[in-house]
Amino acid sequence: MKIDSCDLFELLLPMKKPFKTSFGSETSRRILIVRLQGDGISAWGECTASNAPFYSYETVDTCRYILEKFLLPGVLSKSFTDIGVFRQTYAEIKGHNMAKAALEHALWDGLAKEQGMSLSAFMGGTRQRAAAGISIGIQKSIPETVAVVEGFLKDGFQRIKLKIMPGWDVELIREVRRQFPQIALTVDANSAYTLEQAPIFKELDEFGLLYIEQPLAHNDLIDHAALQNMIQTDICLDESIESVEDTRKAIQIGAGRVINIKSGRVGGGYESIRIHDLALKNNIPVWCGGMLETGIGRAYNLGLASLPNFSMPADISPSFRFYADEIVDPPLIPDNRGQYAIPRNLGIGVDVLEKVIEKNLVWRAHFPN
Ligand code: OSB
Ligand code: MG
Repeated sequence: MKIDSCDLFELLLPMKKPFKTSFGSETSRRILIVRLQGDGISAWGECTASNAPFYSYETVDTCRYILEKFLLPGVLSKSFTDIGVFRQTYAEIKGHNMAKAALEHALWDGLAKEQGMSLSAFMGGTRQRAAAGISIGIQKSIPETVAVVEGFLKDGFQRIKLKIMPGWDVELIREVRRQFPQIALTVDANSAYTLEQAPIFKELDEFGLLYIEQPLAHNDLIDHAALQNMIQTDICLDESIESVEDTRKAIQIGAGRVINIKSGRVGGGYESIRIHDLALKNNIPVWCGGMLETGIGRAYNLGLASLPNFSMPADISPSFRFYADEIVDPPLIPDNRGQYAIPRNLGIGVDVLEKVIEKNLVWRAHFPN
């Protein structure tokens, strides 16, 4: 695909309900969308950065800056047939994985469309379906959490993940487990604890969790390995894995036994596949994480989640759960047993509704300008 032009769009989408984690509460989302055009193809990518640097250091504004100043100049008016070669144009740029991924995701869509393939097939996917799990933010009370869990179980979600933070953990999980003894249940701390709080995780061992996601610091592997040695429940790494190299080191020292792959966090699909492959070789199951994406990002995630080692339910609830406006057609919705059909149409497999982009637009920029 020849990249004749790139458009960046920033949308502001109010959230139907705030999404609260240990690091803060999101009530609306600034969404950065990338569109590449050339050879008659429109290719789309969604950036997973948030307004504030609370999940990682990246933000919507840093991503815009890095895209405009450092990534786009190297790729505009060039032709690419290979993602690895594309990545070489910015190989010297350290970090800024979410900015890189937003651009790379668009090229994945574009190259798959050029090849006449679905994103899933183009990425080497083998699954026809992806199991949907759901991530539930911190609620006002334990009874309210139980009611929310019950609702999502009725909808068919195959795994329930509850956000935890100090003071909102053992009691909560004890009660949810008491009410739902059989469900696949996990917790996600988003780095809110330190190793001194290991006794809390020893207590959680009692509840048969599928895994405990990112209990310790966002940039730590060493303490996670120490904690994993002290508890029975598997640790799942999210924030701490930004590359295949991090994955190799995490496996080597036993920092966790499950990996949440978020393509944005690791710089895109190419690195995601390398992590997936290394994890498979080492018998580490992976699953596809989410960053409150719109339908564009969710469609991309479904393509990725069709790879063979994505053997645990993904964080892919439908975007209507978060946002009133749907920006893709057809909307992606799981069936009542919590299964998504992997899109089979060209590229990400859904049409992007430009009218809905216009309606929620904050700014747009066109390159070359
Ligand atoms: O840690 O997985 C996380 C949302 C924003 C930032 C971090 C995380 C999350 C989620 C959302 O858990 C999952 C989803 O997109 O449905
Ligand atoms: Mg997480």
